[in-house]
Amino acid sequence: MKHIDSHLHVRGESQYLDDVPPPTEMLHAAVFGSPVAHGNIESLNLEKARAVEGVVAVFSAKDVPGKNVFGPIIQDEELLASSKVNFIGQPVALVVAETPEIARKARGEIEIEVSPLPVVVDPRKAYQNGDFIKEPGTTSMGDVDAAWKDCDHVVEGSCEIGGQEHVYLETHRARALPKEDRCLQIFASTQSPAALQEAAHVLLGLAIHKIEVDVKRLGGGFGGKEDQATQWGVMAGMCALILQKPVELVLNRLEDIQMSGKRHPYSCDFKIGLDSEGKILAYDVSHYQNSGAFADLSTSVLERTVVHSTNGYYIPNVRVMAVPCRTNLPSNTAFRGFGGPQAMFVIESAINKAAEVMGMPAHEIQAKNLLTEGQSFFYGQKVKNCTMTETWNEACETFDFEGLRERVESFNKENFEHKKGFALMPICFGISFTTFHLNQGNSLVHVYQDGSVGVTTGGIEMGQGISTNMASIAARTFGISEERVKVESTNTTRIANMSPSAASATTDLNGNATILAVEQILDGLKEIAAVDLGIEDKGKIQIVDEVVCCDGAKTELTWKDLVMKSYLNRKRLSAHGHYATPGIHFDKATGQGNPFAYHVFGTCLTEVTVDCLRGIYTIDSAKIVHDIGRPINPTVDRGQVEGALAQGLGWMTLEDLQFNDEGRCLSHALSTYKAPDVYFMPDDLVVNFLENSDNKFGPLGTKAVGEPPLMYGIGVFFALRNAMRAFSPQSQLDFNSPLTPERVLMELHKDIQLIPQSREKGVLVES
Ligand code: MTE
Ligand code: QUE
Ligand code: MOS
Repeated sequence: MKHIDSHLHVRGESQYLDDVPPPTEMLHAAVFGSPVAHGNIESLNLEKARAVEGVVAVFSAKDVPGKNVFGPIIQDEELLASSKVNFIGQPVALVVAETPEIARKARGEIEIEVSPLPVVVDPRKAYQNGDFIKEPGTTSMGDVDAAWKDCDHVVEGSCEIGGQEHVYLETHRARALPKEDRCLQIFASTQSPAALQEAAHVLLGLAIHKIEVDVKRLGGGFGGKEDQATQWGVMAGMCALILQKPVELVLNRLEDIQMSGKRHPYSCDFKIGLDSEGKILAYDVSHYQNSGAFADLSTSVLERTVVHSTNGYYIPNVRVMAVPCRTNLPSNTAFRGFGGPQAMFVIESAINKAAEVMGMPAHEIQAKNLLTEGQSFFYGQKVKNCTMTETWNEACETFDFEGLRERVESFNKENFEHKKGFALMPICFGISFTTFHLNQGNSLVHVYQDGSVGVTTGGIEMGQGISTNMASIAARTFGISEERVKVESTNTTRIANMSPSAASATTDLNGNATILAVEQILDGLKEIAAVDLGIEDKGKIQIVDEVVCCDGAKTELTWKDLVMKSYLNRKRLSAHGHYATPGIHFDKATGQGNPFAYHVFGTCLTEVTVDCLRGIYTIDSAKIVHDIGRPINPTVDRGQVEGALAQGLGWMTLEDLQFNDEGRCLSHALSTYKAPDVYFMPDDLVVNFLENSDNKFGPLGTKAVGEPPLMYGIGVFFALRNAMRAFSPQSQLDFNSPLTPERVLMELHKDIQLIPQSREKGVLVES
């Protein structure tokens, strides 16, 4: 089956929010953001903006009709800042005008006075000031302090890990329409319609059932619209409610990058202890998360960092300290991997540093410590259905790892300025929200008289293919063609209390719910078929390729006829399914439990070539063995693996998010922030799915695929490092990402001061 929307996408006919014709008299809102990163608002003068021709209204905090507070976990944010601002771009006022141009022009007339407070952008500094979102927490297994003395090698180090801008093609936006009886209909580009509803309920003082949120599809979310789409939707809703006119709010790229949160930068310390054979005996790590100004999802992200600290390795003594540090940057938020990537980068750094000190190849240490069945993760969960070693071995064999090593070695002997490097990157990623109640999904299935089917689920289509998967699951469970199934927009009046489409769990949760709904309808259909065909046991009946079968033999009864007969006999042709992941629990206080339904495993082999005189490099190949269970749609799944890899590679190499000491984003446009493009991707890209895999928690045996492959991208950092060390074995290379070509050059030639300015500061000039 093809992607369900491909015929529309390629013709440009798919409707994103921007493609839906505007309702008459629609107004346009623009957001006025704080010009400084930290301070008290002394005065706010909106009069000049109100006087601009074409301006309909200008709103500030005192116009928020309900309680001016929101936040998904800790409610510490205001929709519009009332007295204090905590980052540059924090919304302070809203201008509503006849056109977006007028709204932005009038915004320039707003006058604000802020008495400045000290600005903190560094998480370690925030930590020293005692400014956390939540108290530092420690999770451990075994006795790390006692274990060091048994180690032959103990290696310490630190990492500075960069953030990442989501670069979804469609920026944040929402359109709100007033409806009778103080109701609102909001079309929003959000991964979490229920979060928008809930926030609007508090901020606008409306019962949740008065707010309908509808989402057809997003032009990408990647976690950036999981929670941070909420405020823009509520703002559009607030303007529409007060003015009783449709209002649209669209952030342009500059506003979007400056006002919204990104992947969290982390600053980390590690200490790793090994025996002489390369067995890891102890690992101690501290994660200082740069959370930004408000709580947002930071504590959940950090929780996932903690539980991914040992990636796919078994380590008997582990201690993880983690603290979300408050800084004067936009609140950082969910981004594909959700804290997992940072954790995995640190353990790989520790292993690589140990390898360098011990004079043992990193891949030997990796291979000796891979997780195996029956061991326990340090957070208490047993390792089950573990394919870590399988994917590793298969990658080594299929991709001829030995051959590659020899090839790279001889290349490096023969070449002076060009060096090759490689790395193996294993991944182990837990599937389920660590927040218990989010692990549920809903589906509403209708069968119409003509045999066509409509499916609504709580899943948001953001390009990842959820609609294709839902259509496939419904069609296969009914035994009919996918062409008969239409997947409807995601709408809060059809599905209530939906979890965000996130944590890679959307297909699992909503697919399983869809199966439950379909089975209810099938039950009635089979009853009618049994009567019609004179079969006593309806359990013998199956629908295969739209034909009713008895004991596997085709009958004369077709799907279409059966549906019509069922309708005439007043059988249920609509059903709602609800699914809750069984067997999971997690105690956030102790950090122990069984948080994940299962884990996804895989291994990536990366090869690079570095021009060590110029710093530039190419990624020659990335070859992956990925455990996907039974793929529902291999093409869609492959797309997810490749897309996630691209984002992981970009995060590690090109995407250099820069803020200055005043908290201003310097890389605030696509001219100063470089995302990977198709030419950056390895020419030789292989994605193999592990054969004969299954998963009883996934619908039709599939495994979640959205996020895990992003972490294959981490391999490129260590492959580059490997090449750099071939050129300059004595260099003390650091573990700071991204490893841009510029940084490769500066790292390799640290002794020579090629660039006169400070290495730490201001490579970018504000434009
Ligand atoms: N793929 C596309 N094309 N666009 C996206 O926005 N988001 C990613 C991933 N793949 C995303 C994507 C993220 S962050 C997650 S959590 C999952 O998709 C969410 O969808 P799933 O649960 O259906 O995998
Ligand atoms: C992975 C995730 C999420 C998560 C936990 C994970 C996630 C998410 C939340 C979350 C937690 C509490 C809330 C809330 C959301 O937790 O995406 O609204 O109140 O949103 O392990 O991806
Ligand atoms: Mo994805 S970061 O869980 O939206």
